[in-house]
Amino acid sequence: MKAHDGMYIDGAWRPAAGADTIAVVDPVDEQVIAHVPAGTAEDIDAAVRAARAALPGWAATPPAERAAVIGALRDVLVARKDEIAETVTAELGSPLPFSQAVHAGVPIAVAGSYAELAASYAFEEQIGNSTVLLEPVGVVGAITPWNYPLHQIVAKAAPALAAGCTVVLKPAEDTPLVAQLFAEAAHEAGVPAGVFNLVTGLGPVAGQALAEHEGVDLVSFTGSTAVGKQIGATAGAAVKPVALELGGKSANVILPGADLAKAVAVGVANVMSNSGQTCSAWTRMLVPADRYEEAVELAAAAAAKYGDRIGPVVNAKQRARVRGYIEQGVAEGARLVAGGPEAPREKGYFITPTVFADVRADMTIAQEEIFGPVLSILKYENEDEALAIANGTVYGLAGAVWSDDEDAAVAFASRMHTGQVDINGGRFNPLAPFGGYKQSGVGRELGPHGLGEYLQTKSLQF
Ligand code: TXE
Repeated sequence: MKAHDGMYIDGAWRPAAGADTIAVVDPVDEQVIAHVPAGTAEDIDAAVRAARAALPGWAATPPAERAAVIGALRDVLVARKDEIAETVTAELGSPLPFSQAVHAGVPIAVAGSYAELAASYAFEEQIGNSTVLLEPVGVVGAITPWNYPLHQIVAKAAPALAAGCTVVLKPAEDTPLVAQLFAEAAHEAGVPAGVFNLVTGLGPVAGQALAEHEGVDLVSFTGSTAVGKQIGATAGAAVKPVALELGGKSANVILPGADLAKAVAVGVANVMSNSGQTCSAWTRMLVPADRYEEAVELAAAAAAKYGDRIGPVVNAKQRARVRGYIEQGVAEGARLVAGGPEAPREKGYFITPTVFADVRADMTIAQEEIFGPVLSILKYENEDEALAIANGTVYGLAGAVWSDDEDAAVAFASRMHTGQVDINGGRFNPLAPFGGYKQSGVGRELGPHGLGEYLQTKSLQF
C-alpha cells in the first residue's frame, strides 16, 4: 500500500530524523503491506515546535472560521470514504462493510458534529459581574490506539481544533496508514500549517517523548490502563491536565422480564463486533438464575454462527494474549460453550468467537480486559447481587441494562459505576459524552463535553 516516508509537520511531509521504519502488517494474511518512519524524540520536538508556533494564530481564529475548516475536513473524509475503509481493512483486518460503516462512518459523523459545535459552542459566559472566557488549553499531544484507528484520531483532533488548540498526533504503530490519510485530508481541507502535525512511531519512543515534552500543554491518550497510568503520572508531575480513555470490562445486565432473545443476540453481537477489540464492549453478560441456561444456549448458538467472518485481531501479540485468557478461563473452571483457543485458520491472527458459561465474578476472565471475541456469562440471584457483580471490577467505562420496564432499567443504570449505559440496546449518539469511571479513565470524549476537555477557564471580574 501507498505510504509516506516522512512526517507531516508544519503543513508539509518532511524527512524523518532517523532511518528506522515500522512494518505495517495485514492481520488477515500476515504480509507486510507498507513501511512508515519510526519517529524519534527529534521528530516529536520538531512537531511540537510547529504546533506551538501555530497556536496563537489558530486560537485567535474566530470559532466560525475554525468550524468551516473542520467542516471542510469532514467533506474530504466523506469524499475519501472508500479509501479510508480500504486502508483500515488493510492494516486492521476488519471486514470491508464494517470498515465502511464504522471505521469510516463514525469518524465522519464525529467530524461533522464538531464542525457544528465549533460554531455554536459558548466560549464566553456571564456569571454575575464576571465574564468567563473558555480558552484553548494550548498544544495537545494526542496518542491513539489501533482498535478504531480513525475514530480515535478524530475524537481527539476534531474537538481540539474546534477549541482552538493545535495538535501533535502519535498514532498506534499497527495502524499508521489511516493516520497518514487523515493528515492528507487535513492538508486538503485547508487546516493551516502547524495546526495539525503527525509523527508515526513506537509508543515507548515517540509516544513517550510526546507525553514528556514540556511544550505540550495537555496529553490526550487512549490505550491500555498500564500506559495510561504512566502518562497520568508524567502529567501529574508536570501539573498538566490529561485526558485518559482506558480499558473496560462492561456488564450487560439482563433484568428479569427482559426480552431475553433480543438481549442475548445484541449482547453477543456487541462483543464480537470488531473482533472484540472495543474498550466499551459488554464482555460480561449477567443473567437471572432461572433464565441462565436458556441464555447460555442462545449465546453459544449465536457465537457459533460467526465463524471467522468477524476478522482477525490486530497482531500476533494480541492473538497470543487473547488465547492466553481463553486458556486461563478453562483452567479456572469456566465452561466453554463456543469457540476455544484453537485457531480457525492457519494464517492470520484469527480467534474463534468464544463464549464461557459458569463464570464466577472473581475469575480472571471476568475481571481483566481480554480485548478479543470472548464473552463471559454470569448468573445472579437478585438485583443487588447483579449490581455488586456489575460494579465489581476496577473498570467503569460502559454497560447495558435490559428490562420490559424502562424505569426499572434506568433505576438500575443510575446505580452502576460506569460512564455510559445503553438501555434496551441503545443507539450511538456522536454527541453523547463517552469516558470512564474508576480506572477506565479521566475526562470525556465526543460532543460538547469532549470539546470542554480542550478548554481552560479564565474569569474577568468587573
Ligand atoms: O496498548 P498501548 P496495546 C488495551 C487492550 C489491549 C491492551 C494492549 O486491553 O489488549 O490495551 O494494547 C502508545 N508512552 N487497549 O499494547 O501500548 C502506543 O504506541 C506513550 C484498550 O496496543 O497502550 C499506541 O499509540 N505512548 C484501548 C497507544 O499508546 C505509548 C485501545 C496504545 O498502545 C507508550 C488499545 C508509552 N510508554 C488497547 N507505550 C482502548 N481504551 O480503547 C505505548 N504507547
